[in-house]
Amino acid sequence: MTPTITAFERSPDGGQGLARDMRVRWAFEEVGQPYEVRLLSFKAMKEPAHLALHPFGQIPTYEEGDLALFESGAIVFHIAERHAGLLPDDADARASAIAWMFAALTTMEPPIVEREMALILERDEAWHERRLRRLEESVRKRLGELSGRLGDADWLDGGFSAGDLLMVSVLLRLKGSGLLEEVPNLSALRRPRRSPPRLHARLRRPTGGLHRRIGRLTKAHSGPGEERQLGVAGGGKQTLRALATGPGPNSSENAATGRAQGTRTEQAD
Ligand code: GTB
Repeated sequence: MTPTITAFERSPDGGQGLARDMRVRWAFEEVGQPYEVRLLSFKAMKEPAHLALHPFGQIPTYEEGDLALFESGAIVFHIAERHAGLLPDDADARASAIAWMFAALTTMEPPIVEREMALILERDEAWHERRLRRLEESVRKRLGELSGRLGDADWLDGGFSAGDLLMVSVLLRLKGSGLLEEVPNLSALRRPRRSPPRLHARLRRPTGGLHRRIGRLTKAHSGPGEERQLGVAGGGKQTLRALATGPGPNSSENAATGRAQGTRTEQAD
């Protein structure tokens, strides 16, 4: 059965792919699992039908047969458990990759989100600038620590895993802040072209916003004649550092989708 996830009908980011459905879509794309997307208005997200799936009235959710999940991390973990390519088979390596999933969501993401929220909600406060500087220092501290651990490696712990996927999806939220660019090994890294992976071929198909978005994500910061690509299981992989450079400024996630209240379905594959 094809799983269905939910996403914003009209994302407040104007289509930069910053909402948390992006990490779930990316996980599906990595493992080659087709999926459908039900787009929700803000009103529909707070109605009983959606609250039955998500107690907090948020996106993303995941439905497959009798299974209904919420929390992007739990959904990515579920996808990683059901398919090869996102978690190592070796038990110890798997446990380490899962630790990085938690690190992304519980250690890196909170200060990044707190800074974002301060920018959105507290701009008019007299103390805004001082608080923003403090929050930026918290983010810088975590970026520095992450950078120290990554060193010259391509991925956080051996090969690409769901830990890297979640970490990149969190770091992308810093796009435009300038903070990521302060950390050389987390910012753009020019790499030789690798053989086009399966996903790259899928991205060519004009079947939905994700493809355009990931296309931009993977091509962002590429130099002339150089094209970055996102890998799938067994294919050539981007590195954590390269992926963290993020989507371009003109992407069009849900902005190009319908305007009606309620839900509509986006055929993602
Ligand atoms: N812990 C949950 C998870 O990981 O799934 C958090 C889910 C969550 O925060 N969902 C947000 C939501 O539904 C969307 S992702 N918000 C509506 C609500 O709470 O009523 C957060 C988000 C929203 C918008 C942008 N943006 O526009 O840039 C980025 C991220």
